[in-house]
Amino acid sequence: MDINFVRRNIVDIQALEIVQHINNHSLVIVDIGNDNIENKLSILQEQLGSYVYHKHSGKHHRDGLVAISASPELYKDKVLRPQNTSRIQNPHTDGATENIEPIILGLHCLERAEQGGESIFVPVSSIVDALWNNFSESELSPLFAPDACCIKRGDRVFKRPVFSLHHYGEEVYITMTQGYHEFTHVIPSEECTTTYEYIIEFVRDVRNQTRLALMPGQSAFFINNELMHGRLEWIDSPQRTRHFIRAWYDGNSPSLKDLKLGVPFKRISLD
Ligand SMILES: O=C(O)CCC(=O)C(=O)O
Ligand SMILES: [Fe+2]
Repeated sequence: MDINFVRRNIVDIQALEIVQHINNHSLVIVDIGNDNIENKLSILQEQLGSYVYHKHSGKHHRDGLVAISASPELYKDKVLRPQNTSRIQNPHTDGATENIEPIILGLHCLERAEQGGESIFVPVSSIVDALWNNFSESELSPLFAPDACCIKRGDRVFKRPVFSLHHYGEEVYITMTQGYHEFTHVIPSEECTTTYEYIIEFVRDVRNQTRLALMPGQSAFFINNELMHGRLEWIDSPQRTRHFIRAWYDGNSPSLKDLKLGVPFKRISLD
């Protein structure tokens, strides 16, 4: 598993250091503390790019921040959403049904659960390697089609590719644009059914996952389309009610201008 962990105190970590590690395709975990958390996450926009708006961001009064909590205090309308249920979320990418996909994600742990709720990570590079090893070029190319998947969320329907290619001169990189999500109904095209089901099985297999428990005050930062994320189901108690803040950044900042999105593309060539 090619995830690097960086555990440093906010006192000696510079925001630029987060950027460096993001540039190196790492999962960055920092002890940022819970004091003034909305301010700290907001200041990071200078390095990680502006917040990407989400319609449920009102709970933290900032456009790009969404509260993740099953507490009835936070989401009072009883609508079941990924943000307010303690059920499992298998590895996915965020924002596949938004106009703008977030490039960089921050997951901040304000409070952990009494039991469970550990974070799950699966590098896209490991999925790509497994696919290259098990399928032929002609079986894989449909995953890049703009209509590889039909996504239904509520009464909205979207067509999305599963993978995208990014060209940087001679170099080609690959990102995942659509991962499995419990709250979205994804129907792969006929040509993608076998490979898409393989991906879902792969990312759900604990042997392919890194699981870790973020502690209160810790934030994890990573690139949305390079590292799939999820979390295990959890149980709250009156003493410990899990509460995370999710931050979406657009990656558009001077310090990230050289960021090559994606994992190196190899072996097969697609026109
Ligand atoms: O609860 C978590 O740790 C992650 C939640 C998540 O992935 C999401 O809301 O998109
Ligand atoms: Fe997510």
